[in-house]
Amino acid sequence: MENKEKAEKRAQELREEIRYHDHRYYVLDDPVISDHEYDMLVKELEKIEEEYPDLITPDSPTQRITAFEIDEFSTVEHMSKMLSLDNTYNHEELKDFDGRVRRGLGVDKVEYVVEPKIDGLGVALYYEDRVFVRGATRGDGERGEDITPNLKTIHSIPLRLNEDSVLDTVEVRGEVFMPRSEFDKMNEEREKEGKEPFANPRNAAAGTVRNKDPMIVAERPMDIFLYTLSYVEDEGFKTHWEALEELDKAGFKVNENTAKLNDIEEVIGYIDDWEDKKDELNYEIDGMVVKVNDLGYQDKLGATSKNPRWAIAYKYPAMRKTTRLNEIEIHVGRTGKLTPIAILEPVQLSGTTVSRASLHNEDEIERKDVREGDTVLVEKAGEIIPQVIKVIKEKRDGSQEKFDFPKACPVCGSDAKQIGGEVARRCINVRCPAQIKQRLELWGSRGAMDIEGMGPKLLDKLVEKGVVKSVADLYRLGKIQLTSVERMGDKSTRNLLKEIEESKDMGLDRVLYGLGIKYVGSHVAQVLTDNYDSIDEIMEAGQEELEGIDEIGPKIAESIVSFFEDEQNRKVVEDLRNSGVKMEVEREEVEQFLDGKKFVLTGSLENYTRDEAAAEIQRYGGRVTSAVSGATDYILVGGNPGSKLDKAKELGTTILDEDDFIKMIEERSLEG
Ligand code: 1X8
Repeated sequence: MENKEKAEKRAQELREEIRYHDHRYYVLDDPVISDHEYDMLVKELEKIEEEYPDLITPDSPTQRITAFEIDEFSTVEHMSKMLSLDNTYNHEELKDFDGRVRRGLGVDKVEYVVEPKIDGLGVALYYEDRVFVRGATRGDGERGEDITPNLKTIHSIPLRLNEDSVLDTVEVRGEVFMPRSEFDKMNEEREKEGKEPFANPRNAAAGTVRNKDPMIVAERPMDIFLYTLSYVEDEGFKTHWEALEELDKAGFKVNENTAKLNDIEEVIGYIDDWEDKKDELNYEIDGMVVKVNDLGYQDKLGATSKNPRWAIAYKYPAMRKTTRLNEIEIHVGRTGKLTPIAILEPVQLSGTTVSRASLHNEDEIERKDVREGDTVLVEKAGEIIPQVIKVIKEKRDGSQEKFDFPKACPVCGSDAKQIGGEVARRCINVRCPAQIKQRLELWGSRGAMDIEGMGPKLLDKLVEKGVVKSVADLYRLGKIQLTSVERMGDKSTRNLLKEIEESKDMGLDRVLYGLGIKYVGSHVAQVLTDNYDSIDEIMEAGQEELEGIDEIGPKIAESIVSFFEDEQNRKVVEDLRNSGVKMEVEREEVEQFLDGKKFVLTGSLENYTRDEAAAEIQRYGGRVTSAVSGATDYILVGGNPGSKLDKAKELGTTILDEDDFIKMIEERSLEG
C-alpha cells in the first residue's frame, strides 16, 4: 500500500512536469529540456502506470493515443451555434462593416481585435473541472461529430488546464490545421508510396481529423489555434482580448499575430501589413478576422441566422503572377492516363517557387488555347497545385504554335485513346514502361510489400532493359541480373534480394493494395481480407456479392471485377502464386463465439492492456468500437470508467466487469 501511495504521488509529479514541458515545446515552441530527458520522464510515468493501471487518469500525458478504430463518430450538440463569418474583399467593405457596427451601437469609436484567419477546420473543445473531456467538429454549426481521440493526439491541446487560470469548465473554439512543413513531409511520403498527395494543407487536415484510426492521426502532426471562449461558468471577462489572455494562461495555443487596434483605419493598416508577411508563416491563412473587442458590444450587436454582426473576415486576393510557359509535358500515370503539365519559368507565388502547374486535360488546353512559349497567368490560391488561369494572348510573337495533344503515348509510342467517353487519353499498352515502373513502385512501397532498396533509379534501369515487365518478374531476379543493370555492391544486392524474398509473406491485404486496383487502397484491401480467405475467392466474387460487403460500394466492386477480368492481370496473379507469394489468409481455428458482437472498453483493466483485451475480442470474432451507441452489445468496464459507462447505462447496454469478461473468454460463452 505504501509503495502504491508513493507511486501515485510520483505519477502526479511526473504528469505535472510533462505537462509543463509539453507546453514549452508544443505551445511556446521553446523547450527547456532535451528530447532525451523528456523521454525519460514519460518512460518513468509509463512504468508506474503499467504497474498500477488503476492510477491512470484521463488527463495523463500517456493517454494521447487511443489504439482503437472509431466505428462511427457520435454526434455532439454545441453549447451555442458555431456561426460562420461574413466575408469582405476590400477596404471599402471593411469601412462599411465598421459603419454598421458603430451605427448599431450608437457610438463613434470602436476598438477591434484582428487575428489571422487560419485555413483549417473549426472545432470545439470541452473541459470539465479543467480536464479535456470532449472535442467536436463544427459540423452544421449546431451539431458536430465527436472526434475526441483524434484531437487528443494534438500535443498543443492541453489535456488539463493550468492551475494559474480561472478557467475550469469551459467550451473553447479554434481551428485545427496542418503546418506547411508537416504537410510537405507527409505528401512526399505519400508520393513515394504511390498514394495520391493531398491538394493542400486544409484537405490534409480535413481528411485527418475525421480519420477513424487515431493511430494514423497520431502520425500526421496537426496543430491548433484557439480563438474563442464560447462557454464559461462564471463570466467576468469584459473584452475578447482579456478572454484571449486567459486562454493563453490556461495553456492554450493562441495566435501571436493578434492585435488590439483603436479604429478601422488601424485595422486596415494591420491587414495590409500582413498581406505579404503571411506567406512566411508555417501555416496557411486565407485572410484576417476582425472582431469587436468589447463583449458587451458583441452581445448588443448579436447575430443574423448565419453570421455574427460583430465580426467579419477579410479575404486576401489569391496570388496571381504571369510567367512564361516553356513546355507542356505529358505525364503517363500507373493506369496509362496522359496528364498535361505546364513547365513554367519559375516564379515566386505565396511564398513558394512555382515551376509546374496543372493543365488538367486535353479539353482544358483546347479551351484555353494554351501553347508552348505562351505567357500565362498562374494562380495559387491556398492550393498547393498551382493553376494556369489564362493565356495573355497579346504577348504572343507569332512563334507559338497550336498545341497538338499527342495521340500516342510519349513513353512507349503506343496508341493513346479516349475510352468510353472519358476526356482523358490512356496509353493502351499495359507493358508501357511508364506504367510498369509505377506499378513496381507501388508494389515496393511501404504500405504494400515494403521492399527497401528498390529505388526509382534501379527500377528505371530494370524496366528499360526489359529485365522486369511485371511485379511478378521481381521474384525471378537474381544476383547476376541485378549487378548487370546497375553497379550495385555485393551487400546491397544481397539485402535487396532478401527483402524481395521476405515480401512473399506480407499477406493478402498488402498484395491487394500493391496490385494497384483502382479504388483499392490499404483500407479497402483490409476490408476484403476480413471478408475473404484468398485471392481466388475475391477473383471469383461477382459485382453483386462484393457490393454486399459493408464499405464496398458499386464503384469499388466494379473496379475489382474488371481488374480480375483482365487476362494480363490474371497472369500476374498466377505468376506471383508460382513464385511463392502468399495470397491466402491464415486464420487460427478458434470458435467465433463473439461473431459480430460489438464491444466498447472504458477504464483500465488489471489483467490486460487495452490492446490485449481488444485482441482477445477480435480473435473470437468480436469488434471493438470507440463510442457507445444503440448498436453496442457489451461495455467492458475497468477502473476509473469514463462517461461511456453513463451512456451505456442510459441505453441499457450489457455491462461486463473484468471478471465477467475473463469468464466469458474462458468458457467461450456469451452468458458472461
Ligand atoms: C473562423 C476562424 C476564426 C479565426 C481564425 N481562423 C478561422 N478560420 C479567429 O477568430 N481568429 S473565427 C471563425 C468563425 O467564426 N467561423
